[in-house]
Amino acid sequence: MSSTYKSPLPGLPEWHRSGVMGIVNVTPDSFSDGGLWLDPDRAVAHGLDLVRQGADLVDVGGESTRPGAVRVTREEELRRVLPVVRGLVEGGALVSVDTMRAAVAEAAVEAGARIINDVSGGRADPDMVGVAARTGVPFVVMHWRGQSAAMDGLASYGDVVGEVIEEVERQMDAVVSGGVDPAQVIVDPGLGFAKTREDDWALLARLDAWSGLGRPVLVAASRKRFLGTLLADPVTGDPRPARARDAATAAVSALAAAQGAWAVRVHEVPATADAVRVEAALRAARDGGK
Ligand code: PMM
Repeated sequence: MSSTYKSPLPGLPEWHRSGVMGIVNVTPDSFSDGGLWLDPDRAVAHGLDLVRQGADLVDVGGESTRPGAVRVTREEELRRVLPVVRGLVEGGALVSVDTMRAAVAEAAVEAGARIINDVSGGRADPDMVGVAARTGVPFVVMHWRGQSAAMDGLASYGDVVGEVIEEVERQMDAVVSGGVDPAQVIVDPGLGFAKTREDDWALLARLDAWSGLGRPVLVAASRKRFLGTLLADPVTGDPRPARARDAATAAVSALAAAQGAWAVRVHEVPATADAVRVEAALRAARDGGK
């Protein structure tokens, strides 16, 4: 799977290691950073900080997908996302837009975004695949079984790794039939989306199994519930608060990188930027010693 480090995505830089995607959630209600970056100037400044800290790209989202989240209107999502995309592009950042709406994706690409990150992989909005095809930018096909309000009830698998890969492969075929260049598809196991904690661990343990798809793999474990449960308070049993999950997130970043992840998507960049560099140095030492 190590060949996936080389970005095979036309028009994007090659990092020769896992890339670091920093997160800017322009939302009042995301589970770990809701409300922090609602002001566009603060959001842009934060995104540019993430780049200075070592992010290779910045993912801008205007709608929370936390379990149980209620959808925002298209107008509100555009109002949140567009000024931040524009500001980050002006500041020289490579920007992806995290949206399930075709109109938001299209406007964001017009504003300079270079990747469409759709957690539904084109399933939530019937116009999304057409926009991805027309704009020609890389398109993230994440494993998704339904909207956040209902997704916890959809976490039922026999062989989670095999089924998730198979469902993503089916969705890849659908987006390619809709005109998306297969060379522009990025895949993502969708940790926490219609997944139990055990499912998340099983998927992380077997990232190597994705190599059969021949596409770059994006891994977004940052601060997610399975880490909160792992690190629960030994006395009260309460999950570790989201913002105290960053060391564990960086550990996951290194381990995902070691399994060939193309990029890792994180809220807190410095530790993960170091982690992927450690992994790349180890790999170079190992490969050089052969
Ligand atoms: N998870 C979240 C949001 N966007 N995008 C991709 N590609 N993969 C993910 O797993 C993913 C995502 C939810 O986390 P957040 O609310 O902290 O951004």
